[in-house]
Amino acid sequence: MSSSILFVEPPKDYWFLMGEYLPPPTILLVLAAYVERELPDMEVKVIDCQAEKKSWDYVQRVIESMSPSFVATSGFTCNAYVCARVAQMAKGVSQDIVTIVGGQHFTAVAEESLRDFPEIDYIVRGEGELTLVELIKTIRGGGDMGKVQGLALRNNGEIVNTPDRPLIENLDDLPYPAYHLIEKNMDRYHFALMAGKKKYMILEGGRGCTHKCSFCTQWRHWQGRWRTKSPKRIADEMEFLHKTYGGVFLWLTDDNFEYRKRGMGLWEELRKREFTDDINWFFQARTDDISNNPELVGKLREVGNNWILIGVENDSPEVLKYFKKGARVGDSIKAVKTLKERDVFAQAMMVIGSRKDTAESIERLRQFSFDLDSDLNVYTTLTPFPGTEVFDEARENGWLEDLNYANYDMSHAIMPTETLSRKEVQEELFQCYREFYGSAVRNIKGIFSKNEIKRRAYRHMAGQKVLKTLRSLI
Ligand code: B12
Ligand code: SF4
Repeated sequence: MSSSILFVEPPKDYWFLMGEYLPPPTILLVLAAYVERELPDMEVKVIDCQAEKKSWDYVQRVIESMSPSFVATSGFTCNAYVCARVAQMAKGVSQDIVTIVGGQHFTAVAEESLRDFPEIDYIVRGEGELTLVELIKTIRGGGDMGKVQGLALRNNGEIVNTPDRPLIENLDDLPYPAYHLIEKNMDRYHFALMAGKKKYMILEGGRGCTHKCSFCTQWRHWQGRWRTKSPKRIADEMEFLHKTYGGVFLWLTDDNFEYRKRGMGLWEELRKREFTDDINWFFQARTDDISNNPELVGKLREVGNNWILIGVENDSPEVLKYFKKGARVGDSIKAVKTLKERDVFAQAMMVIGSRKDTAESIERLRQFSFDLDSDLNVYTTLTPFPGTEVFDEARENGWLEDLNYANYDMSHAIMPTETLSRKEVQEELFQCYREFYGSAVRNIKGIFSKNEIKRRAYRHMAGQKVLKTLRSLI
């Protein structure tokens, strides 16, 4: 029986702090590719309202004209309502359309979401590919949905979670993301701050992490495991995106890079393909991974890795302990030095607003973050994403003052600390940006830096008026 599935990247706001950018809807492309391969008789369509500059009317029109059997979408916590609206729209067109959502947020609050959003039929919990395909096959075959692992669904008015699905053992078995389904948009994907006008694409090198940071959604979602594609497969995929679509700025989505396990292999593979600075790539890393592996950092720089985001988080050993970070303050200092010495742009993430934070401790963090001399700093508020230990603790203790998920974007203060009100935490965040981006000396040094990326980043950030935009959003 043939049928059709529509994947929707809806109109939504992006995270303005990183400046002006348009990412490809990678998550949907990863899922669409798997459905295409496993169910070749199925019509698979992806619409990207961001790239096509389309409004909600367009989503409605496409659903009406295509009349798909299934509508699927994905989003982070701050996109939860937007995802629900997609499902609502599909049901408004026809009650027969099966609506499916998934991802970290919906996995963490599956029961609550099915209760709050009656228009969502199924939530795929955890890894998506196999569950989605089995869900479609079971619906088409009229089978028992309760037997599909990894689902949350309604059964006679009850919300039921089927057993967890084991993870895919070999990520190399996955097809390449279905970029061909959005080929017409390819010229539009860009990340001005990081790569100017170069074509920007996203790919997955691995999934999950074996660390257990208390503010992080990733490790629970991926069952505390770290899996990687082989270095050859990652390099093949990078080469494919470059040769087929002209992607020259590639973002590796991996949660934890793990230099020792694959740095050398990736360097060898990319060197064979003559990757140089014509193609740049980026990822996020732990500070201890960088500080323990300076040689590998240098090697990967040779093959185009020119920007790394590191999770510095805080200058206080107690706070790092509370975050269960497992890295030390000294690792942050060494990591920035290691990156800068090897000509890798060092972007540092800082977190304010944990329970014991005071005006003084946040001021100390600010000073530390300036002294660190990283190339670019991003300050965030401790955000209790559902699925994290921080969320569980905050909910139990009644610290969640803002229950609007749209504000769970790491720029809004959601909780007070013991001594600071939520409003004061917000003001402290403004102060971080005021001091970092308001420093004439830093800006002038950045704008006239010898490093091309740094020059571009500072010119771009200056144009963005970060603090003003931040204020207007809160
Ligand atoms: C690339 C990225 C971005 C890119 C854009 C990505 C995009 N195309 O939209 C940019 C830079 C724009 C971005 C912005 C933000 N991001 Co971001 N981002 C990521 C990152 C690194 C990779 C996402 C990805 O493509 N993963 C690969 C896919 C395949 O994995 P996956 O999403 O888990 O999907 C699998 C399953 O979960 C499931 N699944 C997921 N969705 C669905 C849907 C259906 C229907 C089904 C069946 C299954 C399914 O199947 C998939 C395959 O198995 C993740 C971290 C990570 N490694 O995932 C953070 C992450 C998603 N981002 C996060 C956050 C907080 C944000 C921001 C708010 C701010 C920030 N700090 O970056 C903004 C919000 C932007 C916005 N308003 O939408 C958090 C989300 C936490 C949460 N619970 O909300 C994450 C997890 C990072 C983190 N640990 O803090 N991000
Ligand atoms: S924050 Fe990073 S290191 Fe910590 S658990 Fe999440 S992915 Fe792993």
